[in-house]
Amino acid sequence: MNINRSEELFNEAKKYIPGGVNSPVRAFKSVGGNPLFIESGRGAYFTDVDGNEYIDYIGSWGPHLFGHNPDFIKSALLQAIEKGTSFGAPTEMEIKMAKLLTEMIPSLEMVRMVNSGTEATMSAVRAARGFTGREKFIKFEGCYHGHADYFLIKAGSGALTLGVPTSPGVTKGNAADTLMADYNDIESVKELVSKNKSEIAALIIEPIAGNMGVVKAEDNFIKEVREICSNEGIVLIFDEVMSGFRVAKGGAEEVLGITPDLSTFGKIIGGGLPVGAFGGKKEIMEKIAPSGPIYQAGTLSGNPLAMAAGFAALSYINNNPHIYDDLEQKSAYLENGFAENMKKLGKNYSMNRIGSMQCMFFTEEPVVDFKTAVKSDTVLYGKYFHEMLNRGVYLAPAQFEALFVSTAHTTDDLDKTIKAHYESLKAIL
Ligand code: KE4
Repeated sequence: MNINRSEELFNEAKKYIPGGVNSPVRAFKSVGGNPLFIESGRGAYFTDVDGNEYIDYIGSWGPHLFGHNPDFIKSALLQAIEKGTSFGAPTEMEIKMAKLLTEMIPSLEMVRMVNSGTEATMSAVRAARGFTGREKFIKFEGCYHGHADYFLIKAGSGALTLGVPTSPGVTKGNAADTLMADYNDIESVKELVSKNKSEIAALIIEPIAGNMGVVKAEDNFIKEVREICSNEGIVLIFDEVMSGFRVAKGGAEEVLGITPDLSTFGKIIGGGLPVGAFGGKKEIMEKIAPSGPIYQAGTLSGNPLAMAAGFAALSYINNNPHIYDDLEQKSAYLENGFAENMKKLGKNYSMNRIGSMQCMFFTEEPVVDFKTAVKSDTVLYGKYFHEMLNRGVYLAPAQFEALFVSTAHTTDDLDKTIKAHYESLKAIL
């Protein structure tokens, strides 16, 4: 496979951009080799600058529920751009977007738009701190909530993959207020709560995690988390930046049947453009400036282009809820194909799947939290990644991520992927 142009561009990029990329996980650091530069995407495929075509299971790390550049989002953007790009003043489309979000997510009484998942999660934690007057918050090992200082404490995703669990530049002061619990371990939560009585503002969790690979909160665990937060006056924040509109129309809140106090969103709600959102209980959200004293702002928050793409994406979901049956069927088909392959090869790697996000871990032990996830053989994953890439299948360039199926993936694409999976495993084992 000729990737000369990608190599040239990567060498050029490294002169001007740290590591040649604008987000670390794109650099292929944990799988080895150099990143491919992508020229264009369409449906389930994208093409690199050397003309190689791939079935894409990253979908821009989650946003592309409908595959690349679906017509209904493209035309919404082309229409919006005729009127201008950004005004820095309120527009009607922002009301339509907020209204639709509150209609689609029962726990959302009010919502504020931002420009990334990180902005959404950091704003939600600030809202909880301002609302409760408390300073500490609980997060879970292996969960990634973006790169705000106080999250980069044994984070998952890029930080975990880069093997730097606590990032330089995070001050002791910041770290001091971050309490770390173990995912699916209610005792670790109870211990922190009793040791920090009445000092905890929030508990933030990926209710269906995708940043230590895919791991679901167990029913009893998340139910008890909800009870503890209610009893202790702790704001329960569901970080649904990845799971929102991915695992179900109502997100993880629908799948788990638990109502959070605040939720954060991103990825899919931007239709491929930079959008994040945080929202939830009105009594908390109305404390956000300018209706309340908790400051939060953004030059391009709610900008017309991102709202046009996001509103088109959410409207499509709202008008076509059957897509989740389609996604479930396709994702189960892929998972079963992988399982059949492993049976033939005498392997039993752990696979976790919720809806159209799934992960195959290079460990044969069940993966239920950070500790069991990191037992995966990341070197073997790197070899698998490149074998699949050479067979035209683009997976996450890191073990601790998710594989995303879109509505654009056809049975033929899935069959090709299952075949490539068998050949790749055979080649590395
Ligand atoms: P962004 O700031 O990257 O838009 O969102 C941060 C974030 C927050 N919460 C969850 C649950 C997330 O998954 C993310 C971002 N996800 C990673 C992929 N695992 C983004 C990929 C990247 O860092 O380039």
